[in-house]
Amino acid sequence: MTSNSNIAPAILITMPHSHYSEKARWALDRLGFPYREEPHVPLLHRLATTRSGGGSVPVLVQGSSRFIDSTEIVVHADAAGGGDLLYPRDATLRREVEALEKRFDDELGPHTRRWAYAQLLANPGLLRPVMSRGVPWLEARLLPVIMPGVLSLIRSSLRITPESAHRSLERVRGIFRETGDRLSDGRRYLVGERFTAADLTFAALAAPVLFPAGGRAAYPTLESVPATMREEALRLRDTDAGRFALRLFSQERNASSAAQEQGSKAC
Ligand SMILES: N[C@@H](CCC(=O)N[C@@H](CS)C(=O)NCC(=O)O)C(=O)O
Repeated sequence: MTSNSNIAPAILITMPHSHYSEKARWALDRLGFPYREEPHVPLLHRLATTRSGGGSVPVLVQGSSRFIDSTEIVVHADAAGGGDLLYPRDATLRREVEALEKRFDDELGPHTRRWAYAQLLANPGLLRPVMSRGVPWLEARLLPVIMPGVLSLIRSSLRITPESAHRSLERVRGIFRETGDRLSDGRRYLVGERFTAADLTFAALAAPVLFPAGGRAAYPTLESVPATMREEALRLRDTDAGRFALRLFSQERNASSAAQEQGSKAC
């Protein structure tokens, strides 16, 4: 692995509760990529992201380069660290990792988000502290004022209705079943013998329905959310895929690739 010490510190634009931001943050943390996080409240995040040529969070700004999607950020961090860290060098394995990452990005992330918001939109008192954790002082002060607009924008842009939320929960359960089937041969990781971007993406994007300890995205506590949400989260935790994601948060969220490589060389 090449040293990251000569890479200019980058800025990661996020929202505190965004699971795609957690995906990027997890990769940067794991690879020892130097960055400073700049969290924003919803809506006002657009002032920062559009200035950088993006729209959604996360966006990584490094010198004159912009990475405007979580996968672009993970790929960039892996390459900057010398490669073969979160994406295997072996072409067949890499394709498998990329296909799973895309499936989780396109399916799991949107459906965990829609279902979670559907449970929480009626509780602005739970969402406000979560959405304002670590943001600039002025944005935290403005959030209560813009909160009704934020909530109605989330509801309309994600097309949240009781029916769509139910369909999203079914899709989440389906992806959990598929992931559990993949793990049923006793493998420890989704692809190959090592932790990859596929594992990281599954765990980060499943987080809104699992409330894992160890993650760095801001969520309400499981105890504080409505009972129906808590009960479903407990059911999903108690599946093979749920246990797998929780294990990744407890064993891999704070692990560093560099330390692991040195450890394995020392053996
Ligand atoms: N494909 C994007 C999806 C990111 C995404 O959906 N971000 C959400 C937050 S979790 C967002 O920024 N939504 C508000 C917006 O689009 O302005 C990625 O992987 O980075």
